[in-house]
Amino acid sequence: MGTVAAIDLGASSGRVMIGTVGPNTLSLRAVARFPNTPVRTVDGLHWNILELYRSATAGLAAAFREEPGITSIGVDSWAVDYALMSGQRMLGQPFHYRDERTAAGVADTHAVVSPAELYATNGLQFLPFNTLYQLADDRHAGALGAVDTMLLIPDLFTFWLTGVQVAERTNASTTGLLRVDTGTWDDALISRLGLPRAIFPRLVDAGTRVGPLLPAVAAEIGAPAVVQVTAVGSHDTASAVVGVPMTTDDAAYISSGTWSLVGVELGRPVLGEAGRLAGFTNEGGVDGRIRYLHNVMGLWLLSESVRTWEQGGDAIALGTLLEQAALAPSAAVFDVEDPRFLAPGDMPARIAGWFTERGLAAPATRPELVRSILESLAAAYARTLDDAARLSGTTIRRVHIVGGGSQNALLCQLTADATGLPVLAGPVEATAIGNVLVQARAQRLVTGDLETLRALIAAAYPPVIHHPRRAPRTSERLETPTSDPGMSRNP
Ligand code: ADP
Ligand code: LRH
Repeated sequence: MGTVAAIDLGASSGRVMIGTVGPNTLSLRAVARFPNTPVRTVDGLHWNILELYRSATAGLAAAFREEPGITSIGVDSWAVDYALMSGQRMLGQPFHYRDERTAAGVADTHAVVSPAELYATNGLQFLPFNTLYQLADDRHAGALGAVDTMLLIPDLFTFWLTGVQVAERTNASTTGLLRVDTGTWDDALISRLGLPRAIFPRLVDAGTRVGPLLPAVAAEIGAPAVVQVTAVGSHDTASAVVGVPMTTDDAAYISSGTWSLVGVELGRPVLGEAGRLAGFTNEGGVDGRIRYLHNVMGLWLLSESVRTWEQGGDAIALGTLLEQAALAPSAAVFDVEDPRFLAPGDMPARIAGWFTERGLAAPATRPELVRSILESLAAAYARTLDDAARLSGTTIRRVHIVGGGSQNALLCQLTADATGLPVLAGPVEATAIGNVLVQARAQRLVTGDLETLRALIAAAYPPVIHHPRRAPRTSERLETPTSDPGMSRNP
């Protein structure tokens, strides 16, 4: 048995967690939680990356005070965003993927390579902020001149901790510049897009020991100098999917936080036009798995509504809003995928606009709006899971929800109702769990494939089951996992 530390940076908050792992043991505890609040400057929306690093290293210092025996550290974060480096120096502040600067980058890129051709080689869902479009904008702005390396956010933290520059493969798969068939940088595409090949670092797989802490960092956080930084599934969704306690092969997942990542795990990519048109991505998973999923707008719709109300000086706690929404009548449903919801701003007004433009009555009260958001998300999940099953040729009989949104019992129940399938909620900290377990395996604290790791999670964090209140939508969906060991039943 041994201990490792995970830095997990989500779009809304970060945390440092200590994980204790052995062949039959898994437990995590948080030593630091901190908000992730972006900053708008005259040139656009940025991550407050230095504040995040300060909070993360303060968290590590707390972790080593509590647990001096930690042997490894791993970092994961949201995908696609990056820092531009010149030697050891970061040039400017990393942009936030919700910054609206990328429209020109999309047009520039698609003028050279069509979306269909891109999909055939990178397998990625089109999202206007994918790294390749952001880099096209940087190129357009003349911002790449002094750059010798591009580091994705977790790789930047790994560099600051170790002095070693690498690109961890799961997160590199979200750039649009990695070939989905070989998992290597797409030299031909990079060249056609006029990007400098040299800025893309050496690729490493999750589980690789990247290097020991820099002596100055070790001293600052009170860690022994031998502590290793280990590459984990550094795309938070890759770690989250490792952390889904799937114990059968008929399970789908929803990683539910700021985004809802809805899909299935596959052994190989599915690259047909149908998948591209349905917005499915083939992201690289840990152990060479494919995360075949679709980005659904997610709880951003709710958190940005709450932020709008707070800014108006009229805050209501999330828990109260959800209680009120649970008592509200069934609400009208809107298209959560509408791109108008992507950028920060007045979310309740934008949702109301979606309805009024169609001559429909918008939700009149806050509880109704919250209910409408949750019912709309559940409808989108059901649609997406149907697509995932159809496009990948898999059968889905149960749906796991992990992440912060797994605590939203109303959303879980509405998802069970919309899909006609049992929803297995939790763990909340699946991402940190996936991060910890990949490090633990690299440290030989535990052995085995992802199924072995997931059995450990299912035993340590038994999901809460939400049964559908309506009849299953198709006859193949009659099975419920009530006989699974170690799972508690939701009343
Ligand atoms: P991210 O990693 O994108 O920052 P998280 O997985 O931390 O996201 O999930 C954040 C979301 O979880 C919040 O936007 C909120 O809607 C939801 N959430 C957090 N705590 C609770 C709670 N106690 N009850 C219901 N929902 C919650
Ligand atoms: C979730 C996430 C998601 C990406 C988005 C940018 O945090 O990493 O998988 O698509 O952020």
